[in-house]
Amino acid sequence: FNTVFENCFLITSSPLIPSNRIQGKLQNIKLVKNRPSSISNLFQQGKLFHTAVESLLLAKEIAAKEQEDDTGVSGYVRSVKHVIREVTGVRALESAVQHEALGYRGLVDCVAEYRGSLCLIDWKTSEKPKPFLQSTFDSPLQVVAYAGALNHDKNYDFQVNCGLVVIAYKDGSPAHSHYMDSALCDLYWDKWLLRLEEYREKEKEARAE
Ligand SMILES: [Ca+2]
Repeated sequence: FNTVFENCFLITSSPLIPSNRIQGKLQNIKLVKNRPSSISNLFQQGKLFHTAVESLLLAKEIAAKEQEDDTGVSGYVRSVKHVIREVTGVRALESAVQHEALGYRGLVDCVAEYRGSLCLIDWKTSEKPKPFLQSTFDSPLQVVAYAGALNHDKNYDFQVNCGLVVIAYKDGSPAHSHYMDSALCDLYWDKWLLRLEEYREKEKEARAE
């Protein structure tokens, strides 16, 4: 249930969510990071992979090459290269978004054009194949949550109505990219609103007990 909320934090301005809950959530994430090294390595790899992808997108080929050699994420990077070739016109990278009315915020991986359509892009690493959008669990919810936040965030002077979930593989096999057109995004947006409501209800119940 909470997968999306590990990436999307409810913000303190929301009257329903007391700030100590938010703090608790952030601390939980830190706790996970302090677990045995295999898990923190996974986190580290994910982070390095994101950095390598950014470098590629920013055409810092030299930096990307160094990262490939040094960090053991070369498989992931090789995996997404064919997708990156089709990504142009980058508008945002690792950029904070906030939906004030709905009370949540998050960090967007990338907003760029994919095959000519402006998309909110989320890069994911995986060791198992995820050939269908349905096999990416809550990723589509996360994408529309971020897109909705960006569209309501005064810091952005553009709107994004499509999404792309890219699944990169450790062994370097070609990444799966799952395009979400605006109709599909609308569908998931409704699901996201339901999820938010469920979450608020749970919070309310927890406080009533
Ligand atoms: Ca990501």
